[in-house]
Amino acid sequence: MRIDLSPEAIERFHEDGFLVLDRIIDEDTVSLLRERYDLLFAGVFESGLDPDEVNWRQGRDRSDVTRQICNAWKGDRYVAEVILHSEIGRACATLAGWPGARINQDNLFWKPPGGSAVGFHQDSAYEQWVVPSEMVSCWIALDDTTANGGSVEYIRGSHRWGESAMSDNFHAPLEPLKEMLAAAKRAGIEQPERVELIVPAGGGALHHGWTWHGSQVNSGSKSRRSIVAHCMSSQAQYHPSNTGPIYSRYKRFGDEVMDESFFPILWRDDGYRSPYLDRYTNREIGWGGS
Ligand SMILES: O=C(O)CCC(=O)C(=O)O
Repeated sequence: MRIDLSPEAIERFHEDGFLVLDRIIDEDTVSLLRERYDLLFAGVFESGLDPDEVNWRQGRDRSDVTRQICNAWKGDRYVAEVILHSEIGRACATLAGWPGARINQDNLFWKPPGGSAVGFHQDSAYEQWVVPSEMVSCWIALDDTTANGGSVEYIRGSHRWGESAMSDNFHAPLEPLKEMLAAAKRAGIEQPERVELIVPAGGGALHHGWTWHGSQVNSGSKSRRSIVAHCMSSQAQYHPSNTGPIYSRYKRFGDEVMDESFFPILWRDDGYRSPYLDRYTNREIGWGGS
């Protein structure tokens, strides 16, 4: 994987709040990840550890809804090899102006035909348990995305609208645009510009943590699968008093330091990378290896 960021591309990211990339991972990696999705959504976790959030399981949940798993990298080292890649860390840190990047969490999405919308939201609103609560994310398509196929949509320039609260309506909302439209109004924007991401499988986008985004129902005839790496600064720490309902379970009492076992550093400008990562992603060690 190689993510080249020209000065023009960096400028476009800061102007728009997102940057479209036609190629992030190669075709073989796309095929491999599709195979891993079949296993992961069937509840097979090769590392022996469950992901932090499994919001859909084959046989348990309706087949026509959008499926999501968070932190699949802990359950599957093939997913980890992509999500924890140093290039993703380098690109996110470069765009954010951080000295390095750690993973906050991954998100695996599988939206079948008819699959529900994802409510428009700002990612950083969900990160009030982190200081600084800034994120940059890398969204990668595992299927060619098509108009009306439920691809992610970005609202151009919306990272400058200010910070809103978490959306009440994330999973399967009836009005996915509602909170974004209210935020636009507050920011004095009459016509928010919606940009639907249309890229070949293996392409995607990098987006700013305060950029409004979400996706509509998949009205196409094919599934839309995607994988997202949400990164934060290598210097991120826990907020001293705000609690994240899921991820603060990894916080030690009286200590704001983030443990690299759970929030590894993917890339830092001095060459540092969490020491266990390469052996884990190369499947030389499993969870619990030293
Ligand atoms: O893919 C989608 O539909 C939503 C993606 C998303 O919320 C994200 O990447 O933060």
